[in-house]
Amino acid sequence: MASQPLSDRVLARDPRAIARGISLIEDETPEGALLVGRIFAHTGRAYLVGITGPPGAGKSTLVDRLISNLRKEGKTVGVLAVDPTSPFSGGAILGDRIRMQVHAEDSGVFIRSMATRGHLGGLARTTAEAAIVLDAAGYDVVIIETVGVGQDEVDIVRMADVSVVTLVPGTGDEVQALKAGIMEIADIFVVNKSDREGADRTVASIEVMLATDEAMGEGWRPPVLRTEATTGRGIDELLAMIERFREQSSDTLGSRRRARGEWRLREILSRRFMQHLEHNVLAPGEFGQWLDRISARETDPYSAAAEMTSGVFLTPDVISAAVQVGGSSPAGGRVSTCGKLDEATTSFPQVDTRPLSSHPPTHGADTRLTIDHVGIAVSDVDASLKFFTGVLGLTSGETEDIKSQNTRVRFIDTGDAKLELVESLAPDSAIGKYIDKRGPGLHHVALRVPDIQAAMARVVAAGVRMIDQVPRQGAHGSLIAFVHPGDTHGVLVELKQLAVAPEGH
Ligand SMILES: Nc1nc2c(ncn2[C@@H]2O[C@H](COP(=O)(O)OP(=O)(O)OP(=O)(O)O)[C@@H](O)[C@H]2O)c(=O)[nH]1
Ligand SMILES: [Mg+2]
Repeated sequence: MASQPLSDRVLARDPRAIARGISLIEDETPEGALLVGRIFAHTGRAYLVGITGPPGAGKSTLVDRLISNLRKEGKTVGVLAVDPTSPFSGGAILGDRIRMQVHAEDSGVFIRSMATRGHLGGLARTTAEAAIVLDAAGYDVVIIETVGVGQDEVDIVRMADVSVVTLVPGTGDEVQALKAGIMEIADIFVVNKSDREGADRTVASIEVMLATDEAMGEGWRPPVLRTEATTGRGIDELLAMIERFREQSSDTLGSRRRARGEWRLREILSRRFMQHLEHNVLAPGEFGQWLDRISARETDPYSAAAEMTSGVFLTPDVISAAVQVGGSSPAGGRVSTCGKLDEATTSFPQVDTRPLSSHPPTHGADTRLTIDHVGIAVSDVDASLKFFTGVLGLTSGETEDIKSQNTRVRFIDTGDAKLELVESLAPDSAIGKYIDKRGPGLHHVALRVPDIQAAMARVVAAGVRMIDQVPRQGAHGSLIAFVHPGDTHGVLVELKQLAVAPEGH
């Protein structure tokens, strides 16, 4: 069983695989993204129920009752309980553990707590993706329980197929909930702890609020139900109401899910865009320098953003255009005016992007790929020279810092192909992470291509993934792009097009 791919095990509803899959997603690993890609076609069958409300409203108790009743109907249930980091609700994790034990023997129930740690607005996305895992695993109903205290939580529940907002009597919750923006997302209101005094008043005040809500159109008017989660009173009615909503909203379910898809796609794109900007476009520390300039009123956020992104749009089209105009640097190339930065390293690549094939070839007109260099990750370029030049007697070029990748490199001559010694200049650079994980050693093989765009196009057309969707600047003004090692038998392959202007060495 364990030798099967994770995705197959998730689809077979193996609880350990499901738990693992959700962890991969929670940790925002590439494997998590890969898993989502593999199982996505199998989703869309589960009905997503979002339950939110103030801390301690009885959401977990309510969910527990829903699980039991749904099980009696023969339905399988997956639950995601988003652990609130809020100081009000320290009991949630313990409570969820106890619930997990109650349902531990039942293979038709899966309960999982989602941690909120460290996510910068990504909680809603990771929760949505965890829901995808439960959906693919074939649970009929997926319940997402979250405290309605922040935008993230509200986003999570808004994305469900039905949103249940839980309030309790006599605490002025309605007002709080209104402030938090959770009233607008409710499809169904539940006044839980209706055994307590003031339930009638709370129900009435919600109804008054709904009656005065002019934004509400002709369609579904959110009903206000009473429950007593501890005894189970009102739970059947709640389930029946959820079912009624499901039937009544079947026309709009598609558009609601489409909106969910759009939101998720935009979320992923923004994240990718930011990552690309921070890792491939901005120099280390540059983001902070822009912030400093904005704080000092030397520039405004719009101008800063415009300048910071002007180099991001080096799309294949822009490159081709540059090629056609005869190798001037791309129009609109980024010229940094961020005073403290070294212009030479932060302005956009001053490389000639003409394919090599249109130039007097320096290595014969052979279009076969040749090894340009073999990359070796080292802790310290200077120290490693003792061996490579000292002991082996090889000659080398100059040391060059590649700011965009946070690396220091030095090429060692070994005939046609070279060795590239690569040192990390920041712990979070790709090389830094590599050395952290595996120690120094062989890192990548660079193949010299006459035309990097053509080479990338061929790779992509064959269904092989590229790490870089767009060529970036490498050492000595070259253009480089890495192929995804997951598709190359574990070998990190770099495609490299030499700069046209011959370098000094
Ligand atoms: N009297 C009464 N108490 C209830 C009812 N439902 C839940 N409780 C109690 O309220 C407390 C909080 O219940 P939980 O289900 O943990 O509430 P929660 O909304 O999940 O709490 P957090 O996850 O911490 O926000 C527990 O002591 C429950 O036993 C109810 O209908 N009536
Ligand atoms: Mg809870």
